[in-house]
Amino acid sequence: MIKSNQSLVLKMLVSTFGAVFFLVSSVSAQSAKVGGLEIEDAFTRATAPGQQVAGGFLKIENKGAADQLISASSPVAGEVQLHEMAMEGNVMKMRQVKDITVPANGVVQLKPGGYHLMFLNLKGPFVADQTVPLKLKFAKAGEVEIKMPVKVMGQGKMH
Ligand SMILES: [Cu+2]
Repeated sequence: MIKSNQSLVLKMLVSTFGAVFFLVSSVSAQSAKVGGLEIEDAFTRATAPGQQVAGGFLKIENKGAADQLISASSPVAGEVQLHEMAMEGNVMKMRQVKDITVPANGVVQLKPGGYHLMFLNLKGPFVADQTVPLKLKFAKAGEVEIKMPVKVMGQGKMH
């Protein structure tokens, strides 16, 4: 009788942990939807001491008409700009862009070396395994909030 009770408790523990793991993995997926747009694979990177800027990266899938990402904001940064990396002569430089087009039924990838978000005037360090709240504003689809996981890899690199 005791043995079967113990096995029941064990099963309950297993199912509880199973549920916990499921919740953790669904949170770490960090996707969000607004209109026909789906935001996926968002991440930023842990900052080094004194670092005031950080890059933000994500994928936007569009199942509808063309749209534009027109602005971004976060309570943890004084400003979030839209940037692109581009060649100027022989030098790769980043510059601010007014908007980032999301083609109809297409995908745009904000990634190191290309388009990215730039967190400026950080109000505190970005710490690995935490998340950074981010709000994106699209011309047609409107606003959507997402939590960007902070990755440890590439520490010190901004893009
Ligand atoms: Cu930048």
